[in-house]
Amino acid sequence: MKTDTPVTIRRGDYAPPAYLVDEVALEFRLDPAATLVRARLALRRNPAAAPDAPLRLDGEGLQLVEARLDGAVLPPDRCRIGEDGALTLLDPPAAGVLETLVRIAPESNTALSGLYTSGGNYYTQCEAEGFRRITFFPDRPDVMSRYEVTITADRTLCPVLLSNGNPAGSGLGDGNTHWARWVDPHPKPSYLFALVAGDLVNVADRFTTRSGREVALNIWVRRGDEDRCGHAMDSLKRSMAWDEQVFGLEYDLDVFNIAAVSDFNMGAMENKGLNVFNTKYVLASPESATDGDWQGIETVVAHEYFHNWTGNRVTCRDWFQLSLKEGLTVFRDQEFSADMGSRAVKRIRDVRGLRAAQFPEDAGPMAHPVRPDSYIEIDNFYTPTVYQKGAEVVRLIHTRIGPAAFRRGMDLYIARNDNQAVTIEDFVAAMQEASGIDLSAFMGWYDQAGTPELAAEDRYDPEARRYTLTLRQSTPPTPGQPAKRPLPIPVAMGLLGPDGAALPTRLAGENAAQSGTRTLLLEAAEQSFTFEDVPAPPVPSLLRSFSAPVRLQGVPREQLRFLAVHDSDPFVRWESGQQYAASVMLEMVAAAQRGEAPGFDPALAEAVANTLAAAEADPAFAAEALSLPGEGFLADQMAVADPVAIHRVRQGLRAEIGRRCGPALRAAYGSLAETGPYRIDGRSIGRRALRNACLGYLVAAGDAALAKAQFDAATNMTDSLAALSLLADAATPAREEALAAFHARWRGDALVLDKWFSIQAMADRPDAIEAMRQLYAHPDFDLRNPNRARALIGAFAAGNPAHFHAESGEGYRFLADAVIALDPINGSIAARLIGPLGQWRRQAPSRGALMRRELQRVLDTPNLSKGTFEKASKALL
Ligand code: 0A1
Ligand code: ZN
Repeated sequence: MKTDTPVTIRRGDYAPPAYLVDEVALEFRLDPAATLVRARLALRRNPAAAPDAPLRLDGEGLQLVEARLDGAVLPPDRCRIGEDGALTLLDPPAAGVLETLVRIAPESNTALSGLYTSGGNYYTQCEAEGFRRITFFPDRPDVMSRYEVTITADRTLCPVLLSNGNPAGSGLGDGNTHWARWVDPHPKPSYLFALVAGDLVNVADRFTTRSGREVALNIWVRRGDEDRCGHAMDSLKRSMAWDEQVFGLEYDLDVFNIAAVSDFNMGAMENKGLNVFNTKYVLASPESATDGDWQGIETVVAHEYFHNWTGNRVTCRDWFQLSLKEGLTVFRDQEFSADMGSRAVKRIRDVRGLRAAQFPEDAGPMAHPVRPDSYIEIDNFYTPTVYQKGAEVVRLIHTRIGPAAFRRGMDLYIARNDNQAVTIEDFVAAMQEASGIDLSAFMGWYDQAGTPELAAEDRYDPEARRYTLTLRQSTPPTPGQPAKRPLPIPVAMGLLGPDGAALPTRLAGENAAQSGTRTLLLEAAEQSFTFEDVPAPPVPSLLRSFSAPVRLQGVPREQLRFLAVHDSDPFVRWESGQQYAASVMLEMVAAAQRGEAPGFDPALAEAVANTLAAAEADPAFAAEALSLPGEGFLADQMAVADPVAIHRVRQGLRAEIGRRCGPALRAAYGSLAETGPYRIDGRSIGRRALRNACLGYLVAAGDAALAKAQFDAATNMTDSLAALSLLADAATPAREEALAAFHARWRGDALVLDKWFSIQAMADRPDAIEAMRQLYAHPDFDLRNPNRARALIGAFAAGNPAHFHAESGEGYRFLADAVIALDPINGSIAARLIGPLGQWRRQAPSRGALMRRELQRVLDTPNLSKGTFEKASKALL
């Protein structure tokens, strides 16, 4: 929607809906330019609402053909369509059947919200507020209805007609049409409605639930993609079994359909019984998908399936409660993936992701609590804070009450709230009752923005054999929240003796001996914990498994080195290595800024050598340990970021390590060479990751030929892409040759072509901006396709800091130009892409001014979407 004065929606203003809709009957007559939608709503006044509240149905861009109340045509003076597109019924009855007929044009829907076409087929996306672009309806999640959907379309163009629930009849219609009816027995909010129709083929399978329900499983794709659905189907069946085993949750319909579409705003959508997926999270073959893609498919398939209970059966009262379903469902998919592979490596990756995306958000202009207080455009709040930090908060509760109480809490949450639209309080209350532990202070994690900072100080008394650990917390201010209160922080920890062995951890006042990992609960701004019978001065190992989403600061370097080698917790081992490297690298950046040659810390080369020597035991972990902290992670720790200096230092360090550890890296690279067919088990993935990490160092040290050789010989996408991304930085003819060969081979595969764009968008080359402009003008570039737009524009702005932040300001200008061009096509994606410009406060004043100028230019654009308006205006505050 375009508007000049966007309205701010506030959480405190919640009021129950005036009318409820118990039953909905929808009839679609599909046509790309003029689809007819007839909706029959059985309405009644909500006893919980004010008795004189008006009957107002949301609508956006709908052409009303006719409206009837209980069969009688409504004259225009009784139903009015406002400026905002909503329909108000004057003098409404207490109950009745309202029938509307509207016309919409799916082929001109470029926002991909509501009903749209992609490649001649029809798809819907209704979360959060897309249903109002299909028909007039109280489009809010606390109105739950039972749906019956009848779809009529041309038999030849649309042989497949799908909607939510179970099939309930089909037949031939007039002309060359046919119809199909779907009935969903479970009441649901409008955002879970879905329709998919077109010329699609299915890959079919079955699942028998533990109570014996036979479920037909289908993945619907375009002809030719059938042979790339195996992994998604396998992931679905494993997810269904896992949710039964771990949470006792069974599927509740006779069919589960997944449809894949190449034009999609997000990853996927959990519509009841008919999930719609971005093709990126369905299609995979060894030649065309990387190991990361395979893992992404497993995660997203599981995530959407798990929503069936956490989101669909129990849904959100309003959009401020979004994390009720998203944080909980991300927590569930993280646990699922941890159970499918290596728990430690999964945790490391999740924390890496949290720090790369959520920590900066929490420190920037769009910082908001996991449960926001206000929004202009709800699409802007599908954020790392709501999803990833929300999952961390669920994990905090899990850690605090333990797995058994958490499971009882889930049972209670579902039993008590089934078929209802509820709030985060309802979730926390169930966990509290099931555990008998007061969780009221944990609500602070939902309502307070910003990343808490945690610091430790300790003292050892050898005579008394007593060790005192003092923990302190504080949270920096965020927009609208200047003062912060302390939060409950579970600190999983242990103590290590001088030889690295675990020391006892009995607290003063406790009788029973304690050893291994225990969890301290820091509740105040400062708290001391006294440990008795500690035989030697210990090294504390804090925040094991990353037990809370905080920044642990000030751990001395000697302790980091010690923990990186000796701690029993793999997360802390990895973390300590990363923090050590980060602290060295930040010193190098400071030296570079002073114009000095950054020195080299031989401990880093030693760590690489040690990691390689021990890699055989767990190659995936070794690969994580071998990767230097990312540029964003380093920038995040500087008072004023210097993206160009960071990049140069990191590249220089990679080259130096590559030279010093050359023989060991080369030996590892050789010994990890794959023999036999491509496999996607954890060990094989880990070996490829490790081998490509070695390749990265060797190429940084000058051996571009090795990358070219790997590229030419690669039989899987992981190895091919790892080599190509290294070559993309190299000013050699091999670069152009490899890029051209890759394009020639994959030009017909949209998902792989996205990778070709991304790799170049992230390349470090002197003419980077010119290269970006050429790629933007490339015949294969298409701004309308969200995957392609993200692959080029998003990858550049978020993944190429050294050139995005070029001193000239051309990187910023490129991004602003793209956002201005995209906004009228798809405001939701434009608003997402503008994000990096909002980080101007973190940059030096000269860069900050250039960034602000571009934000202002975007803001001055006429008819800006309200999402882009919200992002740009908040960034400039
Ligand atoms: N609920 C989905 C995410 C989603 C949100 C909005 C969308 O369209 C604007 C699409 C998907 C999930 O968590 O997977
Ligand atoms: Zn979700």
